[in-house]
Amino acid sequence: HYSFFPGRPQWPPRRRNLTYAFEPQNQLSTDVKLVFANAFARWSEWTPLTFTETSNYRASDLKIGFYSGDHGDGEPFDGVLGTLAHAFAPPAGLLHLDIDETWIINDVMASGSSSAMDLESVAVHEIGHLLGLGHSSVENAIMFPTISSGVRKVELDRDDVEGIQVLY
Ligand code: TQI
Ligand code: ZN
Ligand code: ZN
Repeated sequence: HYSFFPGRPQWPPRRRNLTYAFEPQNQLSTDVKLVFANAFARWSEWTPLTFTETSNYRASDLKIGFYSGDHGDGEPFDGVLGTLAHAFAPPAGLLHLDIDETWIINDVMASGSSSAMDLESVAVHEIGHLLGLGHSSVENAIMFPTISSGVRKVELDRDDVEGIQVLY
């Protein structure tokens, strides 16, 4: 079953059209940006929320970036595996990914890695947190707190949809 963060934080009704931006220092490829556009679309399909990319990082509602180790928010990354990414509940809007992971982008990964993680799968999960979902006890749910390397799990489960529709 789905869950929320303590106090059930959510984006308020006057903020249903959210903008997102990528950390300017990251210089991300269009492929990576497309992965996030697809991941956001999986949530907007089931909610009144819309997500639009903007180049104005400072003014954006949601801020996405890849970082290594200690990156200044008290939750340092840890190199390969362990923590892959984290996101903070509304209204923080921060989604951080561990740059030291081998990320699979559109089914393609750096050759020979047995610890590669599918970027879209992790992105869909972290966007759930950005919107206010906690973890789910339903194994098929995107918000279930386990994922294996190399596995692609990007489709929202009925449980994810029910949870997000309670919030929005
Ligand atoms: N990062 C954890 C996660 O996103 C961070 C975390 C732990 C967390 N407890 C939390 C975030 C409670 C919000 C609320 O769950 S992770 C998965 C999953 C991670 C884990 O790097 O361990 C995914 C990132 F669910 F598969 F285990 C992405 Cl998909
Ligand atoms: Zn962080
Ligand atoms: Zn999680």
